[in-house]
Amino acid sequence: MHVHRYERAILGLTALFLAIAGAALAYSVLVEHHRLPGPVERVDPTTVRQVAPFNNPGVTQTGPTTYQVTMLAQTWSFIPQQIEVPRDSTVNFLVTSADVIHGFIIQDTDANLMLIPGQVSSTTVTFHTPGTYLLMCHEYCGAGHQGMFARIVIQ
Ligand SMILES: [Cu+2]
Repeated sequence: MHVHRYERAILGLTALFLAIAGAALAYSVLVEHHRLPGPVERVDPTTVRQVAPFNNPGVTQTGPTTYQVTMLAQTWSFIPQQIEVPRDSTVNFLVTSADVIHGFIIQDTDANLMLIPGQVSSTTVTFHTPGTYLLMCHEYCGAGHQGMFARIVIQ
């Protein structure tokens, strides 16, 4: 079978780009340990307010510069409404919804989660720049959606 040289060139370039993308993905996962944020466990949304750790949402220091934030999303607020951590802190967010599907996005970071009732989601962010970061719901969740936000204060 005859393959035109331009077709061979395109096939070669395609294989090269696929190899580069595969190598970049492998490097990201195996060397940089990047993971997609996502579900980490299941919880009953009807009883989540009584079950640890969501019965006591807030900030817990887990190391010299690391923090765990347990957060509950509900129509139309996040609990807690504000958290404060020092600059250069690495914060692991453990979040779930107590009622309907909400969103979770933190301004000027790559934190972006879907909060699905019954599912606990997690993402980790390192905050280097002091200031107040807005955490917003980005999934329409009803009449009060536009007012559903929290603040992350980096000192
Ligand atoms: Cu919303």
